[in-house]
Amino acid sequence: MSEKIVIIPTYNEIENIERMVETVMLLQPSLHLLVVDDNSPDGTAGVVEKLQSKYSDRLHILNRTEKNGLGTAYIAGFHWCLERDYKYICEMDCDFSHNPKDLNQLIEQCENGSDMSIGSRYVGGVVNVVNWPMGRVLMSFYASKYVRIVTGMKIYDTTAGFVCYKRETLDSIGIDDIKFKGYAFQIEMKFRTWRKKLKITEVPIIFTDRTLGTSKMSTHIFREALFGVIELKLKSIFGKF
Ligand SMILES: Nc1nc2c(ncn2[C@@H]2O[C@H](COP(=O)(O)OP(=O)(O)O)[C@@H](O)[C@H]2O)c(=O)[nH]1
Ligand SMILES: [Mg+2]
Repeated sequence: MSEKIVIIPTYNEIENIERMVETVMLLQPSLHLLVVDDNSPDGTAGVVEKLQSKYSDRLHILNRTEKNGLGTAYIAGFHWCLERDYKYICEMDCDFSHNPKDLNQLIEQCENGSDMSIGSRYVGGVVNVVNWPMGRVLMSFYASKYVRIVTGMKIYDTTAGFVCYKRETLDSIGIDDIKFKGYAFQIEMKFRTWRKKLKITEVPIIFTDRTLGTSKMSTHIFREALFGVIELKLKSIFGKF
């Protein structure tokens, strides 16, 4: 049984999925991959299922019936992994914004004592983002700052979606109570880990915006994060965690 797995949520990633699977399979012979697909109309799941004959014991898929947001896809994926024996459980996007090679570093941090390691775009005030329009870079950078100020978390990239967790972390932070679906989900995962005083490490990475396929970011997801952060802080003040 392997100890390490990366979860990739997908919705209409037909342009990226095959190269992504092949890239992850080449990284470390012991690394497993779980794709959580929300019945993508473009047939993303079919490509994964075809590749399973080549990587039968390392490539897994969880098919959900409808698009229900990245947060719930991850929670389903976390449960799938926790029901098995994985010790290190990572999350990564399918669009190559995260360089799969950086997974090695994230896993290594957890092997060396971190409870959560984050692939961070903004560590030390440096902005490591390639290909985003300046407006989006500034929005994301200041959003991260806003979250840091409201929540008090000492984390630079609070909305990052490139993370490795020790299984004990996922076991202990109450993942089933999270209702958020977009960036707010990523923020709450960090907030819960931080509130438990677990060890969080940020690893600097370079984030490159997708060149193929389209973003699923929406104003709804943005609003959820904007107000969700305040909700999180209030809940924690009134002891609702
Ligand atoms: N299963 C699932 N995956 C999703 C959903 N929304 C986004 N994703 C995936 O989550 C990852 C990040 O989404 P992306 O559109 O790149 O967001 P952005 O980077 O914030 O623009 C990609 O792998 C998407 O395919 C969803 O509702 N369900
Ligand atoms: Mg993306």
